[in-house]
Amino acid sequence: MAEFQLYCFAQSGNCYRAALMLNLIGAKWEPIWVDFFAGGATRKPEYRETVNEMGEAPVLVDSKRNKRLTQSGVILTYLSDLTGKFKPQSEDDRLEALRWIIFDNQKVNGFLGPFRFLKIFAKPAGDPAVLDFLKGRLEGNLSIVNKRLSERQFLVSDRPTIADISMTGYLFYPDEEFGFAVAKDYPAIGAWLERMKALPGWKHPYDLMPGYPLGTQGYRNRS
Ligand SMILES: N[C@@H](CCC(=O)N[C@@H](CS)C(=O)NCC(=O)O)C(=O)O
Repeated sequence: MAEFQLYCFAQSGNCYRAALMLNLIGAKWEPIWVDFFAGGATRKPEYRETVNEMGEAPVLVDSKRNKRLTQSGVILTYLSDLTGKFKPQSEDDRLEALRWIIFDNQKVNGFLGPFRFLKIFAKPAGDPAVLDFLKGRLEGNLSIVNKRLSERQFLVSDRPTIADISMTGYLFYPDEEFGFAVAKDYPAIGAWLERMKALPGWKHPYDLMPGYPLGTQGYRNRS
């Protein structure tokens, strides 16, 4: 059995943060596919009783150390503490990383995920007024991240940390899924995404987690 199991699915940017971290640190891990869309797995009492009481993915199982962790920010912190990789180096940097992880969870990918869900997955599609509200908030919040990244190479310092891995969340998914081009509209984010992409072990979410195309347990570029 691999050292880590990750409950995840390909369309989830929240899961991608944890999957990407596992790959970037070179961990031995295997996915456990969560049937989020057709099966409504995270809403089932059995999932909440045995996998995650919060009814969410991702969930990381560390089978070697007998641990089960949820919340991508917690998972990233745990894995960086365990391996020393992507770990903020000083106490100030640790707090700074936490600050950006919370901003990301609440205001960046925390809006981008529901925006994309309402736009391309929800049936019926989301109310246009709700989509407009989320888009407006996203424009403001992505601009904040863009400004930050125009002043430095990575969110916290000159090297990537867990804050950067968290912020990638939904940002590598195709532009068509959002109806706007993040990398083009926010050039400093675009340049930073290229730096993240160049890290050894980087993979696109559809190549890293099962569930692509939707309704299958497959991967985009894997047989
Ligand atoms: N802050 C959480 C968000 C996790 C999350 O919302 N995951 C979605 C899948 S993308 C989920 O499981 N949603 C189920 C629900 O909210 O009912 C994290 O970063 O892990």
